[in-house]
Amino acid sequence: GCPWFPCFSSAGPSHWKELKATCGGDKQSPVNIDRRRLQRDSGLGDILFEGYDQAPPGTWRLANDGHTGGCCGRAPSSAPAHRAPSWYRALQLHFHWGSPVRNGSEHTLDGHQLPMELHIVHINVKYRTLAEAKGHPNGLAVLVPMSLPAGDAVDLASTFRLSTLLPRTGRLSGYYRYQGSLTTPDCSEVVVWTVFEEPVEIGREQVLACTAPLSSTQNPWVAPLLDLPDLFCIPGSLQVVGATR
Ligand code: SG7
Ligand code: ZN
Repeated sequence: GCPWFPCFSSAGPSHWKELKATCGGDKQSPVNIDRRRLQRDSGLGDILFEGYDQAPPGTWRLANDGHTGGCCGRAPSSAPAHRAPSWYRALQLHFHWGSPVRNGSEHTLDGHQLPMELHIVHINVKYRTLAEAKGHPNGLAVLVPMSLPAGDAVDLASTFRLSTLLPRTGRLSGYYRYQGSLTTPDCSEVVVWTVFEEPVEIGREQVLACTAPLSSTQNPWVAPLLDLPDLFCIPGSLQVVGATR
């Protein structure tokens, strides 16, 4: 299981409200993005990134997160950044996926699931702890690239940079924005979601490495990254100033 998250085993999302009342709220994520019914928001602009091109001082750690069937990723600790109020700092990333024969993205686009979904979870730098951030509707921000299998692989070695997981063409100005929640208990409705319009490509091998049952040391993607320190905070920040189409 996931060492830093109590894994909820049997009951699926529709039963989570029995465990946590917040999971029955009306701003719950994930959602279907119906592209015929989007509203353009001219107040939304480019997202400004800082530090996503640098390798963080340390190595990411991936582990099987028992309840999503995904890996959780954690970056090494670093001194807290000092930024203007509306900045969000990357805390961790993780993936959601299905099985070799079933797509597993959480958000759906026009009703369709994609193979995998990457979440880069950020905390509003105004707040010092996750607990504090969870008291505010803009406390957390999650960036979401969906993935399409293709010929290219994502390498999470020690030189790993977050930008390698963002849409390759650098067209980060097209995204969908909504106010939602964490997708797992306690389902706090404190997340500003940004779903990039452009999917990122991921190698079929990587999809298989994830969707095949994870046996930690045999999984080629995870094994080299095990046994590393558990803490994190990437020295990358992003300023959410908007969304677009
Ligand atoms: C996974 O999804 C973990 C959680 C994450 C949760 O269970 O990655 O990570 C930690 C540190 O608990 O919760 C606050 C947070 O990041 C929900 O994240 S998600 O909404 O992006 N799927
Ligand atoms: Zn997630």
